[in-house]
Parts: sequence; structure tokens; C-alpha cells
Amino acid sequence: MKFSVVTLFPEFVESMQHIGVTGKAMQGGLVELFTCNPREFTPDAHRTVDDRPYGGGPGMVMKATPLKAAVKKCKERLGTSAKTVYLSPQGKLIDQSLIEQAMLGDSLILIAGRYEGVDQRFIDMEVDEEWSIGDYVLSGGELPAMVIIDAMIRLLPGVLGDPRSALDDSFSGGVLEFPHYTRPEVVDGRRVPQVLLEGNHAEIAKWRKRKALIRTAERRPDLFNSLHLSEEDRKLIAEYMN
Ligand code: 9D3
Repeated sequence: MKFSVVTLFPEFVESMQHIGVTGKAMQGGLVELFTCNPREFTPDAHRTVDDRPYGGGPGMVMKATPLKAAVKKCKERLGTSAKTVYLSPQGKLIDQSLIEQAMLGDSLILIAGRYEGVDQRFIDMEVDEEWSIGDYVLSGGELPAMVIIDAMIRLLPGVLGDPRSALDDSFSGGVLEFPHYTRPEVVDGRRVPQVLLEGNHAEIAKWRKRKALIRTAERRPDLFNSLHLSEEDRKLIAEYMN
């Protein structure tokens, strides 16, 4: 898998190469990450990447030409077939299924904006899709780009230590995770639930399923209401629901 990020802050995005699961995948050569800085494609002494908006108003807009040159450099590295995505608050709200869909390609170019946004003509000429990561205001597209790259990398076969980890994830099954406990058995007087200590694996599985379903009902009614519960699942949570 190959990623290119167009960004004014390449060191920030490249920090993923040194950390955790993403770092391991990149150092091992399973994933390649390139950055292209529009500032490197400016003709003037001040290396200007932004300018005032036509029509007036607050803030600055990223200039189309340096962005276009940066995307061109990205495509030289990734190939012209790479999908180009602009991260913006106006984008389509992404979720796990969109991340899985994006995995079908073998490369992705992500445009991280700063300031108020980018010149619309750059979007019209170079961008295939516009994505948002949620309804909250950030100061740029770098964190969203890193969120997307992180979410994709952990789906690559062999990246997570235990292949069950990716399958068990919240959302891949539409259910939130059950609570986790580790040693010691007592923390500040709070005991680990007894069923987890007894070694009855059928009972443990039932308890976890029950906890996961109750959590989902309480915290994410939207997810819970779109679940297709088996008769067995219904019985597990029947007493809680009444
Ligand atoms: C004042 C109007 N703002 C639009 C809601 C301006 C504005 C805010 C934040 C313009 C750009 C940004 C920077 N945000 C992103 O680049 C961004 C983002 C986000 O803020 N939230 C969720 N997903 C994303 S993807 C890119």
C-alpha cells in the first residue's frame, strides 16, 4: 500500500513512520508514505502558498498552482491511477466501511489543507472525492489524513499481532467491545468480574456478548437498532431490557 500526503507540515505526517503499528508497517516496507509540500513548488522568494479570498471575508485560501504541482509529484511516485482525496469539513463523513472500500485500491493521495480551505478550481481539476472525519472543527487536514492512513494500515494482513484483533473490532461487527480486565484481581477494592476468573469459556463468551450488546444499546442506540439479533442474543439481554 502506498500513501502520499500533500501537506505544509510533512514532518508532522511523517511522525507516523516512527510510532507503533504504523511505524512498523512502514519500516518493514509493507506500507510506503510520501509527503509532498506545496511550498516546494512556489516560484516567489517568499514561497507563498496562500492568498486573500476573492469576494472578501476573513482568513486565507490555499493557492491552486502549488497544490497542483504537489499532486503531480505525488502521482509520479504512486502512478496516475491513485485516487485523490481532499480532506475537508465539507466532505462525505467517512466510516469503517468506507475505509474498507478504500483498501481495494493499492494507493491513495490525501490532500491536507490549512487556512480556510483551498481554491475550488484545484478541487475541480485534481480531486476525486472529498472526505470529512466528523462534525468538529480542526485546524487542518493532517490529523484526518493520519486517521485514515492509520485505519487502513491496521486492516492490512499481518500488521496486527493477532489476526483476531482486527475482526473483533468495534464496528466491523456493528457492536461495541466488551470491557477488558488484566492483573491484579483487585484495584482499589474493585474486583475483576468472577466469571472471567473461573475459566469456563462458554460462560465467558456469553458474559462478553451480553456486556457488548448492553453497551451498544446504552451508548450507541443508532448501531443497536440496526443490529440483526439472533434469538440467543435476545435471550442474553432479555432481563436487562426489562
Ligand atoms: C469558518 C468555517 N470553517 C468551516 C467549518 C472553516 C474551516 C474550519 C476548519 C476550514 C478548514 C478547517 C480545517 N479542517 C480540515 O481541514 C478538516 C476537517 C475538520 O475540521 N473536521 C473534520 N474533518 C476534517 S477533514 C479536514
